[in-house]
Amino acid sequence: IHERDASPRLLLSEPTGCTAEILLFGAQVVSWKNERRQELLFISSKAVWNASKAIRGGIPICFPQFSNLGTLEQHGFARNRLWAVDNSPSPLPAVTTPSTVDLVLKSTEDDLKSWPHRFELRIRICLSAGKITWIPRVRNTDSKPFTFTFALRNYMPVSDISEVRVEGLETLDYFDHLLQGERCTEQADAITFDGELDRAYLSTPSKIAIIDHERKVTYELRKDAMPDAVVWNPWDKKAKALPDLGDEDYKKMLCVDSAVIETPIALKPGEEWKGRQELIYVSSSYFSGT
Ligand code: TA6
Repeated sequence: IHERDASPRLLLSEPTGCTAEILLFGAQVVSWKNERRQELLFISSKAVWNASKAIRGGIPICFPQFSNLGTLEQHGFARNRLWAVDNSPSPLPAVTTPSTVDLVLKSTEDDLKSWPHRFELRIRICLSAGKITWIPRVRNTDSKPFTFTFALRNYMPVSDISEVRVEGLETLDYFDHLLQGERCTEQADAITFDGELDRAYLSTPSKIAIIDHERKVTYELRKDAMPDAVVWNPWDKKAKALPDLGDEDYKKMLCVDSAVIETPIALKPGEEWKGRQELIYVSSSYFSGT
């Protein structure tokens, strides 16, 4: 474990030279670099690194509630808790490679006051060449059922938000946060950005592409057991209202999250939900033909 700016973090590496850094606070991936040491995640220019709240950027984990879909703090409390390295990730086999780590968050008596359900939330994070994978698992360790919503909030870097396309969500229904959650249907053949956008797309395909023409990179988001996808850019007004986001940062970021929103996961005592997300960086060679 590597101590820096009061946030103990874990370092992952893999043979081709890609690396990742994960804070024990929130089990939040705050850096993912390719073999050319290019940072593949967005971190706000005004991020606050004092383990007081989730860093604005990287991949915060939203559990047991996404956004304000419930009575808890925004996006739930998991991203604002200190996690631990999980030495008993059963039934997954324990791993000790430099490219994989298991982290765990268990409900505390304090948590039970705001969310009266005993749980164990585990995350396996695996790094490989050009890809980083999350395997979240939630187990109900209580004596009564509970439901939860969940998201991996992916802050992706873009060269210029007005040059970005998101493909894979056409024709889908979505809840529009800017229209008080009204259910709408996507008409365009790709999502492009010319203002604030805050939508939860429903029952999405397992593969979504984030295409940034100017930097000629593409990220692919692949996910299982998380049927929804949130797309968010605060644009200028909201960016100014967020103290830990630079006023111009909205031009350089886009959130495309794996999420469980429309149909919360319901677990009976002893049951476990397991999800999967892969973020794949497809380098500029992808555009060699165009
Ligand atoms: O995208 C959903 C959302 O609730 C937005 O409305 C915005 O509030 C965003 O998440 C930011 O949440 P955070 O708590 O990370 O500032």
